[in-house]
Amino acid sequence: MDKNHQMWADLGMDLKTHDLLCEALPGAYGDVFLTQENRPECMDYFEMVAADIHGIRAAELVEAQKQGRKVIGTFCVFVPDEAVVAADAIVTGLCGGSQFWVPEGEKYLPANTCPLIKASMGARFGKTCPYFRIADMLVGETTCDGKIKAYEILSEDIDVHVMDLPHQKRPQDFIAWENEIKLFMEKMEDFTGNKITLEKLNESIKLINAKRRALARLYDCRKNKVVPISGTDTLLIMQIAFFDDPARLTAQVNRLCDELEKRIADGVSVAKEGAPRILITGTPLAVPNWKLHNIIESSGGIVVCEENCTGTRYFSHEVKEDNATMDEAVKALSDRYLGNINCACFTPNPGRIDDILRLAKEYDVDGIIDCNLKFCNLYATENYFVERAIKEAGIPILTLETDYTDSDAEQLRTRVGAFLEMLGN
Ligand code: BJ8
Repeated sequence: MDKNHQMWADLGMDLKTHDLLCEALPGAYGDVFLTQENRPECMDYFEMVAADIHGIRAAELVEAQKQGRKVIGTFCVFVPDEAVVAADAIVTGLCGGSQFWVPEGEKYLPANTCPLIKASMGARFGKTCPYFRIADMLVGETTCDGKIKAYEILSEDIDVHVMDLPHQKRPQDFIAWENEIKLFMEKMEDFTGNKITLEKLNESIKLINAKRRALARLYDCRKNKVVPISGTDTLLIMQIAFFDDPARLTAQVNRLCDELEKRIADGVSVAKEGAPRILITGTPLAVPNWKLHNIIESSGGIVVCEENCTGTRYFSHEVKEDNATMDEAVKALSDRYLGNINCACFTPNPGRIDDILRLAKEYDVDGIIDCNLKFCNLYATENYFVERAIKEAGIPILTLETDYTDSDAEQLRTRVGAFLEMLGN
């Protein structure tokens, strides 16, 4: 039995699933990524991680567990990675982005639940994703109704800590979120047996800020007229950022940015002359959901920015560094997370509209595609404000709703194609 099969067997997982995924994933990956022309050479690292997505990093996590470290699974960008890292544990993002896991998830959840939640549940209960089996504990958050009930079901199977996220941003909400962060840190200390000191917390803030800076640098490269990297490749990097080692990821993104900045100086673009520049807004695109990017970019458009949690919401704004007291550090975390992430779970949520209009300008976009997952009531409802503001700003907008199946791919291709053609004219 090879190493990968052995690891899956040790995790109590089905080996037939392993072989099925090993056959299906490289095919899907190849169709989307290897058909792209003129990819940056420094995508080699991300290609390697993606090609063995269920092997290399998963094996590293198992190895770390053998050394006594805990692995903490998360589902939302509101969970502060800094608290996990400061307790010497490892964070891994767990949102499911494939239809492969949905049927299993539907055994536990109503069919009219968003596919991200169904896929995540299916991956855990179906024992078909190593990351879900490796995680020692899950951290949830009270963002949407679907998730908060799903965490209850998951907690019958594994330890789940739920952070109570306020849905407004008043002064008292910041204090409430500070208290939630403190509770979470206590939970991390109990669970890992490691004390979170001010020194460790300040160090972890610097580590995660460095990752944010590298990702911001990557996005800055896309603001240029010369677009040195496709949206599809950038999305893959963002998806990998959720589960890779943060220091290594930072180094690899910076290495890629050196190449991208040189490409810009040399005028090397991946986009065809006159390709409409697109900003995508909406719900996250969890790995391996490359559907929309692939459709846009294989139809002649170029995605230059994503206003979502696998995009700008993940890395924008840094946490204040070198805090003098624990209270100051916790406040810095609360300010960055609650103050700057504009998820549709907030009411009201004018910050998200400001973000979208600002990003449209900064990335010089020709059009915006607001794309939300089916049955995500929050984002579907917020489209009322989003669409109105974008139209008032005179920017063309296309609103789409989709899931993880391929059944609507042709219909999406037709609508996206017509939108791009209109922008081209
Ligand atoms: S901060 S977007 S990661 S909650 S798509 S599961 S909202 S029904 S993923 Fe999200 Fe945090 Fe907000 Fe970002 Fe529910 Fe909607 Fe599904 Fe969603």
